[in-house]
Amino acid sequence: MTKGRLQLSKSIRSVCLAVAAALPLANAHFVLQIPTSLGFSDINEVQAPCGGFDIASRNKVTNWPIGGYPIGVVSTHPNAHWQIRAALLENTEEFVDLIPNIVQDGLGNFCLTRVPGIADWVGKDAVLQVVQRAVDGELYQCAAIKFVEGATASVPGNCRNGSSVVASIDPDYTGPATLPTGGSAATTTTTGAPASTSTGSSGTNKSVHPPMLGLLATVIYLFDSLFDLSGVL
Ligand SMILES: *[C@@H]1O[C@H](CO)[C@@H](O)[C@H](O)[C@H]1NC(C)=O
Ligand SMILES: *[C@@H]1O[C@H](CO)[C@@H](O)[C@H](O)[C@H]1NC(C)=O
Ligand SMILES: [Cu+2]
Repeated sequence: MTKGRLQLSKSIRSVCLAVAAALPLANAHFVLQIPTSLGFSDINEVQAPCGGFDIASRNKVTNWPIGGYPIGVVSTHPNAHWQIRAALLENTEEFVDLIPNIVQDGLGNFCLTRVPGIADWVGKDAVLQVVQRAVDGELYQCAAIKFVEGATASVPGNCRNGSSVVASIDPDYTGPATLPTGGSAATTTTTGAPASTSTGSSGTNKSVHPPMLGLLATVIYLFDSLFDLSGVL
């Protein structure tokens, strides 16, 4: 096989991988890709605390160094608000913020490179919960994790920001002043199902999902992926 053909088949394979990766997004609200989630269900994603999946399931447990681990999502909603939290499996009523809430604009990949763990919880079974608040109200994805000693984990190549993604700390965040980078600072906790003001976006019409948004996000995601891969090949 000539070098040119090899390159071509590699490119085709990359395109196929990108398409396969994007398929679940056709209707998705958001998908937690890193770490491995408990599962994704488009219909049940509105259900607290874990988008319809059993919070106690431990099929794939991610070891989470205290120094930090990446979180990668793909979002089909612009103007998203994120909560990144964890709870001990023995007390899933009490989620603790790992970082301040985040406001994010732009569609597609979104990657936080270093979300710190909680030192006091090292070795205990825990659950990561990612909550997105956007046009459809609150959406939930979880992952089985265990905090471990250690420095920041490396960030996989598919944990990236889409070209249009802009994010920053929510200026209205009223959580712990100091981040729980290892101590017991995070005393501001909320319940598993934040029955906050936005539940059902009271007043506004629930589940106003712009019909083309999922498709648009898929296209943007594919475009971004191909761009990225073409630099690698
Ligand atoms: C993505 O953007 C956020 C917010 O600007 C930033 O904190 C993060 O490090 C970025 N991720 C990558 C992989 O560069
Ligand atoms: C909700 O729907 C009703 C009826 O379709 C409409 O009159 C109202 O303006 C909508 N409210 C919002 C906030 O979109
Ligand atoms: Cu949605």
